[in-house]
Amino acid sequence: MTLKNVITVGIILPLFAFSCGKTPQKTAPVESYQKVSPDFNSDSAYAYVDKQVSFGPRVPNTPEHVACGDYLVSSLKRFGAEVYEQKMTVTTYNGIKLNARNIIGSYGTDKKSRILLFAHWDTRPYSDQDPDPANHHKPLLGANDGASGVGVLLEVARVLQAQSPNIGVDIIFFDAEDYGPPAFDKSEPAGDWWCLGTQYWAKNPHVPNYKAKYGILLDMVGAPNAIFAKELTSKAFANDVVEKVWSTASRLNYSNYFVGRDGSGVTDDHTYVNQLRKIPSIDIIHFDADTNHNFGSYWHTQKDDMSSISKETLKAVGQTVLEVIYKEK
Ligand code: AHN
Ligand code: ZN
Repeated sequence: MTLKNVITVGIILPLFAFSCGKTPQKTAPVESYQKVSPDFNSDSAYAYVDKQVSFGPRVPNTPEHVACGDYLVSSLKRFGAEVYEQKMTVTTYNGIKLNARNIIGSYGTDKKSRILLFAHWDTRPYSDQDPDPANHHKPLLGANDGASGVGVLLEVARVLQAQSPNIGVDIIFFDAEDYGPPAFDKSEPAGDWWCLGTQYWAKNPHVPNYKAKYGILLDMVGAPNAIFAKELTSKAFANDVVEKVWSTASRLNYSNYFVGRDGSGVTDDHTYVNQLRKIPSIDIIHFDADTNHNFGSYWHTQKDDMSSISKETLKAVGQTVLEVIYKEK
């Protein structure tokens, strides 16, 4: 560098540093990314979660379950979806027959290329992980475990009505996910007792030979500061979808939620969509390394109420899902 250059830089740099009235940034600015999706409104998603919770526990064979199901059907209709109701009877691990209902809302039904978005809407009849054994036989509110995924997808539905993406979208609220054998049942009944509504649909899809390019399950997507690690069943069946969703989240600056690490492997609704329906599907599910079950500490306890819901987390998940949808050609 010549003396003149040194002097020039020496004069110009401080000018630059102070010209904007702020201290100079230490880190290089992040490459800016222009999102293509409409805004996801987390106030609205939160209200849809709260509304579901206001019915009380949504355990199959109860009036609260029927009332919430009716609300979900009318909401999808209000948001312009073509709605199918799949009513079925499923049998639980302890031989109870449940009147179950999968609720399906479709957008762009003329489009061949489709994405499947899903969440379970029923809530668990047992709080079998509650620290107080007196609560083990009580149903739970399922603000996060149930209502959060559905609430995000209702807001996605509202956005889909306002602006059509290039691709067709099917939203399914699956029933009878959470009636699996409770921890206090030491007989541990063998069999596939979780995700009964999804298993039924995967064998009897609402449209013959239903296919989608890929599927995204939202399960427990509302907790404050939730961590979404890369769930192992998702990686095994649909690693490219995991990478698509996680890299989209990163571009939107949500890597504090969608972390790079692997989670554990979970049997969840996506398991059967992968295995039986052969649609590559992932699970966005809360991962907590500090609990023995790796879900949040509210999981399957009486604490799974609105205090386990954060608008910021709903926004991170909802905006990421919208961006994935609207980026599709
Ligand atoms: C099991 O506990 C086997 N799977 C977790 C699926 C689940 C339950 N998601 C919410 N509640
Ligand atoms: Zn559950």
